[in-house]
Amino acid sequence: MKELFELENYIENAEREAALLMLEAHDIISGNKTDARNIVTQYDGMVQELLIKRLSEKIPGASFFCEENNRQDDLNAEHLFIIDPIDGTMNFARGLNHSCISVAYASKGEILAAAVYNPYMDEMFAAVRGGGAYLNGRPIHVDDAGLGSSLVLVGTTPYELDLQDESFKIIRKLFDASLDIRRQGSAALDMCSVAAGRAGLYFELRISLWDVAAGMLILSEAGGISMHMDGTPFELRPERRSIVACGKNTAADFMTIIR
Ligand code: LIP
Repeated sequence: MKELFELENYIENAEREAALLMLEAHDIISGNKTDARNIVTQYDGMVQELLIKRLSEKIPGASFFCEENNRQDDLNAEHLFIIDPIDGTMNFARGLNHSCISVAYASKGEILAAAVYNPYMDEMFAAVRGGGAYLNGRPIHVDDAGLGSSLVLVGTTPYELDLQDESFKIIRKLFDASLDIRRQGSAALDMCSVAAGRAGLYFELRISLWDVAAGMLILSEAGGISMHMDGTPFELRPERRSIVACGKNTAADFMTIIR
């Protein structure tokens, strides 16, 4: 456990160093990956390469599963880092100042350490398996009071146009069942907001593993669960799938309203 806490702290330091690239960004150039909504900037690549460099210095020969540059190694590797270098790239490119760096460390398919850093708020969400979840060093826990007294964070699955009708139908149901919804544009920060009790649930019909891997451990250590729409646990797999992140009572509310 001591080694995991030390590794988690090392990840935090690497994220803080890489975050300076975001804070000092200028002349941001956005390129389209699949369409006008799925963008990437030069800073996504710069942050990812700096993180790979620093993390490889810590664990030489480590494997990486990352959003950019098709760096997707074996998810069951003995030492694996799952990286979203800038989660909330659209926000970053438009100067909305709501993005983060997300890094999870996994071994043989189990996430063991995680850190999500929002440089605009100087908020570091972190967890080690079995060691609790923290925001800037203070313990955090989900607010599992149920949908009726919750803010709900949603993603709009902007890359999958064929899913929009289903996505917004579910979002409308969540709006009707909760206090209100928010679409903030960073899945990793949405996961951490649920872990910190700022919102009761985060839902998105399709999401990538790198968007939520770190948030999953932070949420779990804060007393929450990450599942798919059908209630099965969210596992480490490369395909984009649905995600529902919340406390156990709120999960029961979710399953009731979408039936
Ligand atoms: C984004 C997520 C967001 C989702 C977008 C995209 P990116 O991650 O954080 O919630 O709706 O489709 O996946 O692409 O900015 O790293």
